[in-house]
Amino acid sequence: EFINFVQKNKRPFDEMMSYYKCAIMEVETKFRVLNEQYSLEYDRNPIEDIKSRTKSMESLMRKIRRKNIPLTVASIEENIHDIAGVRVICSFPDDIYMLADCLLSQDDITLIKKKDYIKNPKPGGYRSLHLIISIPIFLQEGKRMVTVEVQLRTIAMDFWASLEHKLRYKKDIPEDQAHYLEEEMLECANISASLDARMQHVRDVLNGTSKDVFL
Ligand code: 0O2
Repeated sequence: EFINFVQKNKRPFDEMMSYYKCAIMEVETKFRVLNEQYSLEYDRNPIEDIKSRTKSMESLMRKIRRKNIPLTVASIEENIHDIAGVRVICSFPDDIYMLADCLLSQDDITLIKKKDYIKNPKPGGYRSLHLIISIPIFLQEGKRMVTVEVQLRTIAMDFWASLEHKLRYKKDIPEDQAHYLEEEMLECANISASLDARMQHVRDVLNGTSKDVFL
């Protein structure tokens, strides 16, 4: 049904996907600018990597089905907020909040929703800061607001999420293994959270910004 819809509405669908690609370019540039400015000021890059994607057809189809969304371009745009995704991989947890604050204070950005899975990790152990934002793109005929999901994570959070994503889509895992994998991934999530905190502490001590007293 979805494939049929895409074929029948090829032009508006392609247009929609192209607006999401443009919005990704805008958001990426904003992060590159912040990274450049920060590295000039503090001689350090808060961003390790930026990975962007538009949602794949399969994943989009699955979500439309799961959320029972009517098959029109307008309703897809209104109800699915992660067709354009920008993932920003940071060195330290502090950098995540610093970059999020800088982005959200820009006057062309509107925050639609914030999900802080770092302060409140998902039951499986997933950690990341998600910002659903609306950003303008400038076309021949004028300005158009586009929704983008920004995921900010540390290298450790990204390492964990990449492996967990693979497990999630693997079918036919025997029940005893599934239980082991679930527990093991939760344990790994806790270890990675504590590694993030310790690495940040080491950096703070190096910078002389730690509040701890050392004998
Ligand atoms: P993809 O494209 O394969 O990454 P909502 O719209 O709020 O009802 P939604 O959109 O599922 O629900 O929001 P949520 O939970 O914030 O997750 C959106 C995206 O975050 C997911 O995209 C993943 O990229 C990532 N994510 C969320 N939870 C987990 C998790 O437990 N493990 C991993 N590895 N990633 C997670 P999709 O839709 O899965 O698709």
